Amino acid sequence: MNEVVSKMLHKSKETSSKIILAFDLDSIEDYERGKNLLDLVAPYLVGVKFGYPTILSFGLERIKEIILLLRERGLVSIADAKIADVSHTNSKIARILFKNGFDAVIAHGFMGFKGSLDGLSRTVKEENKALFILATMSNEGASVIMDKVVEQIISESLLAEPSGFVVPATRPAMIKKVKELLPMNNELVLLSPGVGVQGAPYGSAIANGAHFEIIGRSIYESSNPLEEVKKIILEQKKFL
Ligand code: BMP
Repeated sequence: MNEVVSKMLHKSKETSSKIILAFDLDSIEDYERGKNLLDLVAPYLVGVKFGYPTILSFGLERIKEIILLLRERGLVSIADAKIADVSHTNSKIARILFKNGFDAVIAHGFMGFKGSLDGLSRTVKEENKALFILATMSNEGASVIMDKVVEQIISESLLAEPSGFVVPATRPAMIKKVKELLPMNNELVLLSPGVGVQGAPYGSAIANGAHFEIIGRSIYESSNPLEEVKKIILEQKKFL
């Protein structure tokens, strides 16, 4: 099993948490507040997913420092760059992110394998990191396009030998469908956003077969983030 994934599973066992924090802060003024928040909730997380808002507003140097602190605490850091370009560009993006400490990257899968995911996959393997691929998305509009081609997205993406897929908590039927499309006895992990503010109840993605729930605003916009993560874990535990 991929080292990054085994670290996530190990952490989850240790803490009973299945939370990956979606860290999407869009101003450098949030830097200290963001660091304090991470410090507070880190014992209740499996990892942190850094979105474009944070990457672009904090800058890679500051993010690298945060990643090193998270690593000391056994947490993985995922770059949600939603990579979706041709191979050489994908590889360049991934190498920069890995150089700055990220353990994993998220890519789209709709570009197909040849000339896009193939190069990215090679880079991820060379660097001994992890790749997660979006099967379909949590927004309503994804049912118009991505849901309809999810078989093709999954079959092309599997050629890249990812560590797992991102699946929408907002459409449980799609989590189940993706699970059915995966090979028997696979070690792929499913990360699911759409929990909390986007409408899916805490723990519901786990109940529907995901391994981890990606949760952002419900935690970082909460007046009591610590209480919120504890509450989420209680809900998730019902499905362990
Ligand atoms: P929130 O819990 O605040 O809604 O955040 C969800 C996170 O997951 C955001 O970082 C968003 O960019 C991401 N995301 C999503 O919401 N739906 C998807 O299909 C894929 C995502 O990466």
